[in-house]
Amino acid sequence: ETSRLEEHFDRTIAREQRIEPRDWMPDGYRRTLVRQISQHAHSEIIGMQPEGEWITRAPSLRRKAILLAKVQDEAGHGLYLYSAAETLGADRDELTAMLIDGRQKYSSIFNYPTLSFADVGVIGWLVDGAAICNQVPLCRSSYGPYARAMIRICKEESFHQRQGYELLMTMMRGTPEQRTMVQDAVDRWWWPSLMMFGPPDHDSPNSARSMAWKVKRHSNDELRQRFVDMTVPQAEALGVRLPDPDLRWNDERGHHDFGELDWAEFKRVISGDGPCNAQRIAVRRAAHDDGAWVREAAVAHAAKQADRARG
Ligand code: FAQ
Repeated sequence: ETSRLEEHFDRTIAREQRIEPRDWMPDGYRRTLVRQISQHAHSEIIGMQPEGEWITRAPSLRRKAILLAKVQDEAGHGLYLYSAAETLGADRDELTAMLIDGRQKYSSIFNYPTLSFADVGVIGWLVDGAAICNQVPLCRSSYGPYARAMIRICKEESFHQRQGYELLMTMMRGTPEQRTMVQDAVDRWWWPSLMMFGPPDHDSPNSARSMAWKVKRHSNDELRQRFVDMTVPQAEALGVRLPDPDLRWNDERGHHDFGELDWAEFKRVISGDGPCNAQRIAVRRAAHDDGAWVREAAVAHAAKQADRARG
């Protein structure tokens, strides 16, 4: 019986058709999706913090409205993704508990501080740029609810990327101090942005399985290279320097060569020891505790409604 189901599952993947919530799937496929989707959801929710800190300090009403909309979009992305994880049988309370007590990860990038308003622009340009590069192929992921959620998320991320680039263009046309702020932000965010794509392929334990299942469509290094190639001309147009002395076009490969990432730093940050890990989790935990009364009220209300319905 299992082998017949497994054959059907394999055939569905081979034909580029989608696996849907009610379909049979191997336990490993379900586990890897819950892992990736929930960590992606956590990233969106924790990702609200670095930029959210600047909402009250935005330099104009227009910038404030844009930033507020962007951070709200991130909350929405987190919610779609938690819903996608629930279609696999995951429990949202449990996922939140796993985030707060460190059993599940979220993207390394959100453990760095935002030191000036230029960081808001650079997050839009580089972090959302990297997110788009990684997520556009996920629109063709084999699991239906995840792939469909990605379509809308990618559209919104494109707006986020544009607002970042436009903010930086404006600052680069401003004073020398503003240009210095932008360059400083680029210097701090460039390498962490490249780390968003994950460990190098030879050190990526989940990649082979995820690619065979078509959960992931490209390897970590392929997407990192694509991002570098896409970003270099944008940096030139902006008039900023990317902080890598080894970055140069390689005619033979038809790609840019770039320097080695600091993988020791990457490992430190994903194991909880980055500059802002403790703060990010403390803020998330406090928000969860502050919301306890809302969850209790919702449960009490649902019980009352159920009572009434019973007559
Ligand atoms: N940070 O074997 P692999 C956003 C973990 S965008 C932390 O290569 P995999 C938008 C990995 O989970 C950011 N951990 O794993 C936004 C695994 O650990 P585990 C979120 C990382 O899954 C913008 C271990 O290392 N995007 O939020 C990182 O095949 C601006 C071994 O790695 C997504 O999540 C990392 N950078 O490939 C919001 C996209 N890299 O789980 C606000 C979906 C790796 O075994 C503002 N996810 N790890 O304990 C993916 O595409 C994949 O999961 C990868 C990792 C590519 C991230």
